[in-house]
Amino acid sequence: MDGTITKEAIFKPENIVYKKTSLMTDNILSYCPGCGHGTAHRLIMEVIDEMGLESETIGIAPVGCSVLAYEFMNVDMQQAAHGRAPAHATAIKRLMPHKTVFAYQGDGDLAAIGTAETIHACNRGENFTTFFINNGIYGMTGGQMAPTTLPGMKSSTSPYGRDLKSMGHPIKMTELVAQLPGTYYVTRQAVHTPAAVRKAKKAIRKAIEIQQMNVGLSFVEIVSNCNSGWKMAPVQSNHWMEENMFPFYPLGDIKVDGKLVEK
Ligand SMILES: Cc1ncc(C[n+]2csc(CCOP(=O)(O)OP(=O)(O)O)c2C)c(N)n1
Ligand code: SF4
Ligand SMILES: [Mg+2]
Repeated sequence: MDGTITKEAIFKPENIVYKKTSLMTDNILSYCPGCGHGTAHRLIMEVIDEMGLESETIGIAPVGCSVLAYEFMNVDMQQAAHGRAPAHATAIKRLMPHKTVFAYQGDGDLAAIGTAETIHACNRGENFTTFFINNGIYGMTGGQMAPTTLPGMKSSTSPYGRDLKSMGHPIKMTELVAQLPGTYYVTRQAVHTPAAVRKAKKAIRKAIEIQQMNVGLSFVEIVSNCNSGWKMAPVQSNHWMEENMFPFYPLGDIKVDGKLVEK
């Protein structure tokens, strides 16, 4: 023994503490460094992998920064037109009820152009899962104001901050869909710290398990940063998110087992 640590010794099964899921491809993510989209992708794929649903899953990619989600998630994927992921998911799930179907949507996609599809799919109680990545802005197109932009928040189309009188109020889609009888599990999570990641992963798993119970739509919002659109460094954007986004979009379960959670 000369004390050299060999590759074989490092990769012994008992020494492996983390292994990337094979359901994330090796394609380099198109997201800005520090963006929450990549972590959200990974958690969804880890859950699908751990539940053994790899060949039974169909995801719907939206329009927005996650338009290329099909390049990164190694499961069957479809690409929807802007805002139409719930309509795609409805059709696919109805045609193939045994499949696990999820829509992955940003806030511009889900809460602006796709509001009607979102509300009606939730109200009908379609049996799929929605992952809603809310960064309060249109990230892909250059940081324009979204329906979810906070009061006073600066964006490229509200450079002096969102003025409620002329620009209206931000919409809390997750609280709104929780009111609808067709949703069974509705929760709001984040992915900016290890603790938040653990909670978000549990929520994602629960949402998929609920889909298997065939009891209605499961909806997981992930409040995320858009460091580029917010014009901040990644760490600064996470602090800003904690201080500004979370008070307006508080984390936690909103509806469990078909019943609103009392606060
Ligand atoms: C029909 C149509 N209208 C507008 C656009 C322009 N567009 C592309 S992405 C986007 C908003 C994306 O924002 P969001 O869904 O919040 O995703 P993010 O990039 O922030 O993750 C818009 C308006 C488009 N591609 N198609
Ligand atoms: S623009 Fe924003 S949402 Fe898009 S990849 Fe960059 S940080 Fe993420
Ligand atoms: Mg967005």
